[in-house]
Amino acid sequence: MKPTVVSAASDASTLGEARFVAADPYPWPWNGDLRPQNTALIVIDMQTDFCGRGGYIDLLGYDISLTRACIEPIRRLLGRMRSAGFQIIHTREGHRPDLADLPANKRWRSRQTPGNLGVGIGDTGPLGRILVRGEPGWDIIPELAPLPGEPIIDKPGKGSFCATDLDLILRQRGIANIILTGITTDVCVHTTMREANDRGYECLLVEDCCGATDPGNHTAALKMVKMQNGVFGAVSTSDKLLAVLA
Ligand code: C5J
Repeated sequence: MKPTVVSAASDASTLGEARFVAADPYPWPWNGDLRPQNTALIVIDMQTDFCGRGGYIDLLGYDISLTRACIEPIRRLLGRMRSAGFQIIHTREGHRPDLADLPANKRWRSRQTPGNLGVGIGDTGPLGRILVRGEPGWDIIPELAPLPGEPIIDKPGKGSFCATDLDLILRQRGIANIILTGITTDVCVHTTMREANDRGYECLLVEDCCGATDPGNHTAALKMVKMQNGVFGAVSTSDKLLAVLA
């Protein structure tokens, strides 16, 4: 395939075989090889514990409207990408009920929030045990529920590749390009993007389909991706992506 550089100012471009999404700092993907067969949409950690009332992030005292703002943009993108035949993968952060995979320092830090009476990961909150597999708060929100057949990656860490079979699944399916959405931009989305980039995947972060517990961290996370001509990949919006899929 002959790569064709198109203006990042345009919404999308289809020139010959090559297909690009208008993105910053370069039209994505780098080689224009954007097809449902080689591209996966990953929806990261859209769990009640990260964006629902009574969930972990809410108990930590953060404004959950910031992590909920991306629900509708993701829902729209997910619907379109499903019907276009792209591969969809979901992730959930959480631990085994016996907490065998919960590092002691992660648990300790999570319990340090003043006013939370020492309640942290693994402890019982309003929505069951916090970030424990099988509990109500841990599950994916109904608005973005996975469909049968869509892989769900259960991960004990922030990155989606650490201690999971995500890489194996992606390689079995011939995935070269990863489109990242979900929460939070600066933690699990960023860690996953960095892990994927180091493994050679071509990554696109969709900025309105992500959210952080702090707006400044969201903006900074986007900027970090774009340094050094796209050190971790590129950043775009759901509108620009949808324009290419149309
Ligand atoms: C956090 C996540 N923020 N899914 N997890 O602890 O980003």
